[in-house]
Amino acid sequence: LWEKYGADESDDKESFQKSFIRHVTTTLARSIYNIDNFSAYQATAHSVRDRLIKRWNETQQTHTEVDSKRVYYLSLEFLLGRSLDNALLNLGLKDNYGGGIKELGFTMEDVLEQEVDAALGNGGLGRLAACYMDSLATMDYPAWGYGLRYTYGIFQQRLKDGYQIEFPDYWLNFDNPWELPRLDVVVDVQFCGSVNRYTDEEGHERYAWEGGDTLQAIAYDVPIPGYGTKNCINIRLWSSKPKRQFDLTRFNEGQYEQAVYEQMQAENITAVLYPNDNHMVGKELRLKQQYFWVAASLFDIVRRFKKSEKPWSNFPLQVAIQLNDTHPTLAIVELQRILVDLEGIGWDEAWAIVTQTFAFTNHTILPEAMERWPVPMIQYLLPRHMQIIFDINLFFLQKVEKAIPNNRDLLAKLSIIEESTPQFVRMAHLAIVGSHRVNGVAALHSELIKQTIFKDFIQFYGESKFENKTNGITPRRWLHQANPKLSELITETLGSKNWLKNLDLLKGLKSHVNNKDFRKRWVAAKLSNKVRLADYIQKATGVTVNSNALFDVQVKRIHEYKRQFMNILGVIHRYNTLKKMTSEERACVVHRVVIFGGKAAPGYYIAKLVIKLINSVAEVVNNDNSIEDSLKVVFIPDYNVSVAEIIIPASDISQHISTAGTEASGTSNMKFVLNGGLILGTVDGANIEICEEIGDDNIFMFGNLAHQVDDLRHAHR
Ligand code: 26M
Repeated sequence: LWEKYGADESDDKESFQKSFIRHVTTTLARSIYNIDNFSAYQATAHSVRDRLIKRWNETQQTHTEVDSKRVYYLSLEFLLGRSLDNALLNLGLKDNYGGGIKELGFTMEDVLEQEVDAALGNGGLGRLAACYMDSLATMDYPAWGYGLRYTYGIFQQRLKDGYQIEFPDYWLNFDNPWELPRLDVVVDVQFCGSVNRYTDEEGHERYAWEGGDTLQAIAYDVPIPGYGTKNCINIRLWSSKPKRQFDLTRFNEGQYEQAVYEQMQAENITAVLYPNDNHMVGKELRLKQQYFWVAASLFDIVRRFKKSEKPWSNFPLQVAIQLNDTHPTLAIVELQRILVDLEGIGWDEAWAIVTQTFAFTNHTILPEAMERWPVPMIQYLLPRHMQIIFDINLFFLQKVEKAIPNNRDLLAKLSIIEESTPQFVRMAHLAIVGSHRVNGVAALHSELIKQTIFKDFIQFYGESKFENKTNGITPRRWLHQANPKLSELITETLGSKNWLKNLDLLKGLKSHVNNKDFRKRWVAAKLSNKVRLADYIQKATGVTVNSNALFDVQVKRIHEYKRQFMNILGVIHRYNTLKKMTSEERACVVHRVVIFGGKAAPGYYIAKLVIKLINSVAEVVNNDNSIEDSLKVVFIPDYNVSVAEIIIPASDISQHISTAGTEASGTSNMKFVLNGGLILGTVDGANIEICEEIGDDNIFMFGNLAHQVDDLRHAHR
C-alpha cells in the first residue's frame, strides 16, 4: 500500500498544480476563483510541505533503523529566514513549480515575497546555527537542532524621525506551514522546589529534587531539507504550556484570576527572544528559558538513546552535543543529574559520560557578553542543579590542586564560582570543565581565547582541548538562492552544479577570468542585483539611488565594537571633501551609495544614537544638490535574512571594520566575498583567513593588529 499510494506526491508540474488546487480548496477553504498572492504562497508552501514531510519521515525512519551516532546542536537561536525558495531549490522543485505557478496566473517572485521570516535569532550566532543545519542536512548527517519556539522573534525595526523604534514580530499570526506541531511529544519541566537526601536500597546516599512547579514543553518540528539528497533533518523547537489547562480546584474556589495568571506565567517562558547581541542581560526569565529548553531537549535525547537499550557507557558513542555558546551550559548539569539522581550511576562514571558527550563553541571574548548567573537565583529556580555545580567545581578544583599544588590564585581564577557578594556562576568555566573540546570560530579568535579569557585553563588542560573551527556559511542560500544569475553563470562555466556541495571547485573559475563573455555576464549579474537593490531602497526609504554608482555596504547589528560610527565619520569627511570640489573635479570621482542596515538592542543607548546620526547625515547629504548625486547615504530599515539576500549580491564593497581582536569571526564577510564583492576590513576575525584565500590584492585591509590594540588603548589615555 505504501508503494502504491506513497508515490502519489510526485515532483512534476502537473502534480504540483493538482496539490496547489487541492490545498486552496481544502487546506485554505477558499474558492479557486478568489486566490490572492498570499493564498498562492500558502498553497504552494503546503504542497512543498507535503513533499518535505515525506522525506522527513523516510529520513527519521532510516536514522532509527541504522541507529548511528547523532549530533545535536543546542542553540537558543535559529535565524532561518524564509523557507519556501530554499526548499524548492534544495528539493530540486524550483523549475517545475515555477512553470506550474506561472500557468496558474502568478509569478514565483510575488509568491515567495509573501512569506514572513522565521527570525528566531539576533545575528551571527543564530544565522550560523541555520547555515550549519543546512550543511548537516546536505552532507547526510543524522543531526538534530534543539531550540525554543518563540512566539515573538527579533523585533521589527522601524524608523521615526531617524530614530529606531521597535515593533513586536507577529510571525505566527498566520499559520506557519514550516512547522509540524507534535502535540504528542510533551516533556514535563520542573522549577523551584527542594532537595531531599535519602538512602537507597543498596545503602547509597541519593538526592531527590521534589516539589515546585511543573510546566510542559511541547515539540514543534521544523524540517530542514538537504541539497541534492533525500536527507531531511529536524530542528525541534519547544513551546511552553501550563501543565493543567485549568486548575479546577482554584477555579471552583473562585480563584479564576490566579489560575489564568499562572497559565500566563507558563506561556511567558517561550514568549519572546531576548534581543541582545553580544551582551548579557541577567534576567530571571532568560535563565528559565535556558533551563526549560535544556531540560526538554535532554529528556528527548536520553529517551531516544534508551530506546536502543545500549549500556550507558555507550552514550558518548551514540550522542554528540554541541553547545552554541554558553546559553545551553545547564545541559551539562542536567545530564549529570539524570545519570546520578535518576539512573543511579556513580558520580565519576557519570561525569566521564558527560564530558565525552559535550563540546562547547565560544563566540566572543567581549567581557560584557560573558554569562554569569547569581548563585541565589539558580539556588531558587534549580536547587539540585546548584548543588551539582558546587560539586563539579569542588572535584575540578581538587584535580587542579593535585596537578598544580599550592596555587590559590590559580584556583580562584579557574573556579566556576566567582567569589563576589552574591556569588556568581561563570557559565564559560562550567562549559569548559564539562566539555571534551572547546572551539573558537576563526583562527585569530581561537588563538585569542587561549591568550586571554581562557588563558588560565591552558595551565591545567594544556592547549589540545582548545581548537579552531572557522565558521562557514551555506552557499546554497547565500549564492545559489540569493544570486541566481551568478549561480547560473558559475554552473555553466564549470559545467556542473557540483560546486554547490564542494566550494573548492570554484577555483575552476580562475581559468576564465580573461574570458570576455564570462566577464560580461559577471558584470551583468552584479548590475541586475544592484538594480534589484536600488528598487528595494526606493520602496523602503524613498531615496532614489543610481545603480551605476559604487555600492558601499555595512550591514550587521549596530555595536560600538563594529564601528558603524567610524564609517559614518568617514562619510561626513567624504561629503565635506566633495563639497569643496569643483564640478570638474567631482566628475572624476566615482559616485557612491553608502548603505547601512542593522538593529540596535532596544536598551543600547549609544547604538541607537548611531542610527539617528546615520539618518541625520543621510538627510543632509541626500538633499544637497551641490554635490550632484556623487554621494548618497541610506539606512535600510529592518535588516533581516530576507533583506540580506537582496543586499549582499548587490555589494561592490562591504565594510567589516571591527577593532582588531573584537569580532570573533564575522560570517557576512564570507557571504559578500562569495558574491564577488570586495571587502574593506580590519585584520580581525575571519577577514584574515579570507585574505589568505583570495590574496591581498582582492581585499582592502587596514588598521592595527589585535596585539597592538591594548597598548594603543593605554598609550592614548
Ligand atoms: C546572552 C545573554 C542574554 C541575552 C542574549 C545573549 C546573547 C545572544 C546572542 C549573547 C550573544 C549572542 O550572539 C553573539 C553573536 O552573534 N556572536 C557572533 O557569532 C558569530 C558566529 O560565530 C561570529 O561570526 C561573530 O563574530 C560573533 O559576534
